[in-house]
Amino acid sequence: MTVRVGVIGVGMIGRDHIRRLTGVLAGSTVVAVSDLDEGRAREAALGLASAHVHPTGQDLIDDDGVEAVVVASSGDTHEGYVLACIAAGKPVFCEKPLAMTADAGRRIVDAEVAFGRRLVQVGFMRRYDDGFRALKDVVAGGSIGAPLLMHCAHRNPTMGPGYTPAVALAESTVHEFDAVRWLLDDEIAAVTVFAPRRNARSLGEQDPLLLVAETASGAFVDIEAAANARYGYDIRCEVVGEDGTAELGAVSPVVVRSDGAVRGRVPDNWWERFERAYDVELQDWVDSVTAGEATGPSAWDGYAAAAIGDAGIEALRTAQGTPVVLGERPELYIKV
Ligand code: ISE
Repeated sequence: MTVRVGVIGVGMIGRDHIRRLTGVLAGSTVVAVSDLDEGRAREAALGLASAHVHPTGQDLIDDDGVEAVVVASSGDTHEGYVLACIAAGKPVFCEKPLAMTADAGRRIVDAEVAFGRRLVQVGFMRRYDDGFRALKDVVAGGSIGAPLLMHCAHRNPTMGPGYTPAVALAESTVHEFDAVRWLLDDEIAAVTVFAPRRNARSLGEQDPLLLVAETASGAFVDIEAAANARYGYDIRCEVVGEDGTAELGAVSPVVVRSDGAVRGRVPDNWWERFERAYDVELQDWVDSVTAGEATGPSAWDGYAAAAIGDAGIEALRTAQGTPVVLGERPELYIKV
């Protein structure tokens, strides 16, 4: 069976997903595209056998030929498209963030619960990265004991002037919020955000940020968010347990020792760092659509991450520890 996919938003990640769905993965094809910029949508459709270009995302969702939807448009449009997919009963893969606020995430959760079956998968691709998966296996396997602390860094080489702290929390550290919840199998209960001396290289507002989170079980997590690391795109993660520690290994495919120095490659950007994880993630989505039920990161996970982001923005504004209030997890999202 081949899943007929429509892609909303054909910027960088949307086009990359089209390439994946048509040339890399098994069991999918792209039959429709749309973008706010119709010219860009036409261009993206050029390389496809016969893809319909729709004037709006809603038209694409309404297209009977589209069985499942990828939402890769800007974050502020995600809520509307995902709600429309749920209303149409169509499986949807939504790039992160699922929603820009906790309220918007909650509306998606409520709509999916009312529908009665999971339709939404959120693009938290770290859950599909070999390194993160190996780390999860160690933590869940128990050899390092109960987690006490976790140290994370999310360093982008450089970001433009629009990269505000709110954007950093909603678009970047949203990955860490999910990774922490997933790796520790715990909820983040409260956050505090610190603003160190501003990086003079920053083109935007405050950079870097340091977020400290406390989990429901009492572990503490620090997350560094940096927009101007300059040397490359660097993602770090270490879990400190009662009996040992586990951290992501080096991502460089080769390490060279010469002239008294050790050298390896630091990825240039996130698409280089996570290319394979994106492939595995989207294949998992295609397979779940074929099987009839979403199984990857859920709307609840997207909602929880948005709620942590909201609390982070409030914590930065007030310089106070701020609780993350999620409410009860609906049965739909409780794994048996
Ligand atoms: C970017 O939008 C992403 O999607 C990347 O995954 C993230 O690491 C980066 O910080 C964001 O700006």
